[in-house]
Amino acid sequence: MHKEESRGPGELENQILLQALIIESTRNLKIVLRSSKTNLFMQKLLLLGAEAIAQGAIDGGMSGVYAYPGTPSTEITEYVQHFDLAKERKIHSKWSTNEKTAMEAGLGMSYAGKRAMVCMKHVGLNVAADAFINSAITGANGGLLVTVADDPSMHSSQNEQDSRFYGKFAQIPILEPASQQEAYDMAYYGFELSEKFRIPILIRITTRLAHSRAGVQRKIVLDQNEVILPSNPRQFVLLPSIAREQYKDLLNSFSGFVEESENSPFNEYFEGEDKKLGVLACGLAYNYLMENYQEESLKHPLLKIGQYPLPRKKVEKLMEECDEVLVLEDGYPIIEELLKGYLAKEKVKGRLDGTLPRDGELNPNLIAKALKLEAESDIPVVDQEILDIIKNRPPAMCVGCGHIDAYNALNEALSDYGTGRVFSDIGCYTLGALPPYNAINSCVDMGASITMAKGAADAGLIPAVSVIGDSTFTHSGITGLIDAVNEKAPITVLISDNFTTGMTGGQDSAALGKIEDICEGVGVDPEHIIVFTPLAKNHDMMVEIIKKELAYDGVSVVIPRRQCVQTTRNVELNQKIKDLNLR
Ligand SMILES: Cc1ncc(C[n+]2csc(CCOP(=O)(O)OP(=O)(O)O)c2C)c(N)n1
Ligand code: SF4
Repeated sequence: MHKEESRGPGELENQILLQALIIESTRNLKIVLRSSKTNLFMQKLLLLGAEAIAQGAIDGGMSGVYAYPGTPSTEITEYVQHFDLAKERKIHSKWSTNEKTAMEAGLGMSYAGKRAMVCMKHVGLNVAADAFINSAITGANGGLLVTVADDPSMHSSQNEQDSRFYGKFAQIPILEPASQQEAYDMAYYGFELSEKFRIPILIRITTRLAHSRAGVQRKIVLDQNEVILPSNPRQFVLLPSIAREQYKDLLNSFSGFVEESENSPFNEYFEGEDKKLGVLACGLAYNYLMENYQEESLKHPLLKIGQYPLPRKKVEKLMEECDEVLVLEDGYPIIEELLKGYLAKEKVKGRLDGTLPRDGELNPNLIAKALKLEAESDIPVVDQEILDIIKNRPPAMCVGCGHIDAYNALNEALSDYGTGRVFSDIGCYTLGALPPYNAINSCVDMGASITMAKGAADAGLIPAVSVIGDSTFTHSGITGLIDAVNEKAPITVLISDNFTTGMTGGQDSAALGKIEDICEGVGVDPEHIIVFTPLAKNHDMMVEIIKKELAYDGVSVVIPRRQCVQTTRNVELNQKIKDLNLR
């Protein structure tokens, strides 16, 4: 028997893959082929899209991930935290206090020459925007990826903003995967792209991709970078005279970005004989499209987009050879608007002309309808039987949650003043907006509770109350508290402390053991910083305390403090709570 034939099919596949990887290695000098790791290179894993990004970044030589939790991005960092190779390689993966601190720390690691990734949910990019936009002007040293998970249809968010806008705003390249494999490949390749152009790269994913699983083929594990300072010592000094020059450099890089997109394997043109319609499908929308073509092939020309700025020549070809072009993008109609132009060319179809819904997530059925395909267009994505069981079940706080006892006390304490004066924030306690509590009147963005209460008190709504969680307080409540203290605003701030970031799954809270010190440090009178345990048996005592503080003409901080019941088995957290003597 010929030697080759004695191998199992898997081994042959591995051999082909190894050859491909060796070819690839000639393009990247940092690749090391260690024979002991060969099996690792060949590994195929079943990963969530979020995990695939983490794996791609680990294998691509990352030295640190910096993130603040937020659905649907949280699993990226959690994967790094638990992956053995990441521990072996000492990859930094501790949670940051907010997205801005994460972005800046990632930039710092890049400055020092190492590869870093920053992760957040889409609204987190609003928080990190100052650092993010300016990082396009400083540029990167070690490869820098900014992975942002968007949430079209707002499954667990306040809005459905499209982060591609931010990438365009910053004028940096964007990668948008259509599958878990591409998520892996893009994180892996993103570092190389970032270092080639010395620019941060935005990776944009959406909920469905982040939270669904598929097989992912790993590549060779690359070495991590050594510490190496930027060759230009002024690169990160954005004084106007320097920034002006660097901004010009950024503008001049654009043609290089386009050329890179033109040759990118993530932007592919598929010929099609029926040129009455051409399809341009971005990121995951490509996957939704192809779900409609499992039995028969797509007859229209198709341009699949996974890398921006758009590959101009390919887009021109599609526009020229097709009578009409249907644009599929899961998010805002960014490309559609671009192609339609100021003159709103009718030839371009999509969300703006009603061919697809103007808002919400896309799915294969909506795309089938847009293509006038009959198949399955009326079948809901989730089985009707399941929908019947789960409908009409609004989210609720867990039985035994300390926020519930705090709200019961707050509602009673406020009963003499009337409703409409409680400004809340984002966390499990936001569910206090729903019956039976009906306890809060706002939830806008992280940290807004304290500042909105202050603004309302400035307007004469006294007392005004803020309800904020411990993690949200350190994320972006502290600065608002300083404003309130500086003006001696008559507000009562309830910092409902459960020792964790409950809403996103119980991640570490940067506030642990620090809240009273922070409040005192920013100038809250220690006599008006009061801690109690929110339990039904303490109800009358809690009502009395809150009533007294509502009557105080200044800033008071009331801290209902009890561990989130979902974290009681977290051994590490329990030890920290014990060490800090928090209960
Ligand atoms: C800018 C931004 N980043 C992240 C999130 C995701 N998120 C929602 S609530 C929350 C924190 C909740 O923690 P905490 O304030 O301690 O309240 P808990 O849920 O524990 O009650 C986070 C991170 C978000 N909505 N907005
Ligand atoms: S997860 Fe924790 S904080 Fe959130 S509702 Fe449940 S017990 Fe409360």
